[in-house]
Amino acid sequence: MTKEEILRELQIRNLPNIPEKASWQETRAWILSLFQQEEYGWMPDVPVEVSGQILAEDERPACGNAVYQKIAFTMRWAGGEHTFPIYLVLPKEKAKATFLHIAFPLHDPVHTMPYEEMAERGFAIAAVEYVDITSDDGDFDNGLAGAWYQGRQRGPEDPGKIALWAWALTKVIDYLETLPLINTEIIAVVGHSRLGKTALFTGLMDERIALTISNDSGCSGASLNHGKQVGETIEVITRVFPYWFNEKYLSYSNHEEEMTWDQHFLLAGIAPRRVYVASAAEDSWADPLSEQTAAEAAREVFAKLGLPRSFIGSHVRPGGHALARQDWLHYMDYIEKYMLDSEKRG
Ligand code: GTR
Repeated sequence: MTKEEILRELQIRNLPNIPEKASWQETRAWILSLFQQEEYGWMPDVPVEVSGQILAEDERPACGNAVYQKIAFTMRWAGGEHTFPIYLVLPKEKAKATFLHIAFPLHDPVHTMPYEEMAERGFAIAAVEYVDITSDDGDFDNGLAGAWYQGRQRGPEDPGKIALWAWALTKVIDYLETLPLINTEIIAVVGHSRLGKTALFTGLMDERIALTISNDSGCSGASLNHGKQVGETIEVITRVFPYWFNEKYLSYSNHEEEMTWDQHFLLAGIAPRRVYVASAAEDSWADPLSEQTAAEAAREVFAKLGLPRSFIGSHVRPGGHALARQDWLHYMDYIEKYMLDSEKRG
C-alpha cells in the first residue's frame, strides 16, 4: 500500500481526536485510564516482589557464545503469587538492547524467533510463553488469573486476560532490571496478533519500555474501529474472545461509529516513547491498511509533540499473518538505525 492510500484513509475515516488537556502528561494519564476503563480492564495495582531462580543454563556456541538460561520467575504480592518460566538469551557482553517477547509456544514453527542472529547482533532476549502466565480462555481459576482472583467474581472493570498478561510483563521488567547483562535502557516489547494487542497495552502502561512493537495486532490492537470495511470487528472479537477484555468493552459491539475514541489513541498514548506497527499485506483479518492508518494518525499526535515521523516505525511485508524472520530483521534494523547511535537519533 502507498503512503497516498494511507493518507486518503485517514481523511475518509473521520477519526475522533484525542481531547487536549493542560499538558501531555495529563493527556497521557487520561489515555491510560481510558484503555483500562473501557477495553482491557484495570491493571492490578498492588506492590509486587519479584525473584528468579536459574533452572537451566548453558552456552550456545552457535550464537556468539551467548548464554541461554531458563528462569523460574516468581511474582508475589500480599495474598498471592505465581511462578512461570522466562527464557533468556544473553550475549557475552552487555546487550545493546533487549527484546521482551510475549510469545506463542516457542516450538511452534509459525512463530519464528531467530535468536542466533539476534544474539550475534548483540541483542538480549527475554521470552515468556503467554499461556504460562495464565490460559488463553475464559477460565480465570488458573495461573496468574487464579492467583489474583482467588475465586472472586470478576467485576465489569476488572482485568481480562490481555491485562493480566501485560501485568506479568511489567513485573518481568522489574526482574530484568536486576540482571547485569540485560540492557534495560532499550527494552523493546514485542508480540504478535493477540500478543501484539498485549504488547501495545504493556507499552502504554510501562514507561520503562523504549519501543513497543505491534506485529499484526489487528482488531483491538493497532487496527481502527471507525470506518471498518474488512476484517475482524468488535462484535466478532468480543463474541469469540470476551475474556481478553473487560465487560465494558462488550458494550461497543456494533456501536463502533458512536465511539468517541479509537485504537490510534493507544498508539499515541505511548509518546514520547517509540512505537512500531508491523503489518502483513495478506493479513486481511487484521486489516493492514487500518493498522497503518492508525500509525499515521498517531504520527500526527507525535508531530504535535515535536517528535519526528521515525518515532513510529512501520513496515508492511508480503505474506500472511505471522511473526516472521523478516519482521525481526526489521525490528533489529530499526533499533540499530534509530536508537543506538545517538548522532542518528531522530
Ligand atoms: C484471531 C483473532 C485475532 C488475532 C488472532 C491471533 O483468531 O480473531 O484478533 O488475535 O486470533 O492471535 O492469532
